[in-house]
Order: sequence, then structure tokens, then C-alpha cells
Amino acid sequence: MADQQSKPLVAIVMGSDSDFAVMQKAADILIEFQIPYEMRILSAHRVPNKLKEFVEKSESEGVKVFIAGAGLAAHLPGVIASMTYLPVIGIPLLSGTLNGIDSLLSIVQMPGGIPVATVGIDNSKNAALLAVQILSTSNNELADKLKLYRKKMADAVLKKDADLNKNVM
Ligand code: RP5
Repeated sequence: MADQQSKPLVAIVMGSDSDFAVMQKAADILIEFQIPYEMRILSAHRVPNKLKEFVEKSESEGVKVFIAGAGLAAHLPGVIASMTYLPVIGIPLLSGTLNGIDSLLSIVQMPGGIPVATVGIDNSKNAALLAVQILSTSNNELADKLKLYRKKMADAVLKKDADLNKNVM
């Protein structure tokens, strides 16, 4: 994990081990920003009681944001949101015969009152960056790291543009 010594600020939850490769990309961003996190496989329909225990434990131990990824009917983010007042970011995962459209609609169409912030299909990178942005509202050091991250992105685009036009008369 990002920092074994510190208590997790972000909890990453996935419905199945088949979700792992995509969810690891969220973890990679948290590692880059040195944010301690915990990662679990806890299905909302296969182990609902364990999921509830974990959400309650996370909340009481100082987690600030949940990132939840699931495929198919994808109720995991909504179920977590029903169990906590903390922000939940849902990642619809590409899976099954509908190519992730089912998970996207399941997660984004939460009924009013229990929101889930939803990113694009398989976009675990954006889910993690959104979590970092949420944490940065009370952490100036993190806000500075985000500004630097964006500056590097902008510089990379400008370099590609310059390289593209280097040999143009
Ligand atoms: C969801 O069903 C999981 O999030 C996964 O994306 C999908 C398929 O799960 P497995 O049958 O591979 O365990 O609960």
C-alpha cells in the first residue's frame, strides 16, 4: 500500500478479483500522491454483511473517501453510499455482454438523496484524481501536488506540439 505506517484516507473496494487490474490503476495514482489507502474485494451481493462491517470500520478509522468499482448490475458504489455519509466515487467497469453500459447506468442513475460521483467506464485514474481533489480541499500540500501534476500534463502537450512542428517550414 502507499504508506503502510499511516491510516488509510481512501478505501478502494471492488466487487470481484476480476476487477483488480482496472482498480489497481486507481491505487497507482494514490501511490504517486503518497496517499495511504486500503484495497478490498467485497461484493455487495455476495458478502453484504462483511461490506457493511468494512464501511463502518473505515469511517470510524478516518477514511475520507470511498472509491468503488463494479461491473454488470454494479450496485456496489450505491450500497456503500447508503452505508456512509462520506463521498463515494463509482467506477463502472467494462464487463459482460453490454460492454459496461449496464454498470455505467447502474452507478450514474442513483436515485435522489444518496449520490455517487460517477466517472467513465474503466476510468479508475479519474476516480483516484477526484479523490485526491476532495482530500486537497483540506490539505494545501496535496493541492500543490495537484497543480504540479496538471502543469506536467500541460508541458507534455506543449512539447508534443513543438516536436510536431519542429520541421515544418
Ligand atoms: C460484479 O460482477 C463484479 O464487480 C465484476 O465486475 C462482475 C463479475 O464478477 P465475477 O463473476 O468475475 O466475480 O459483481
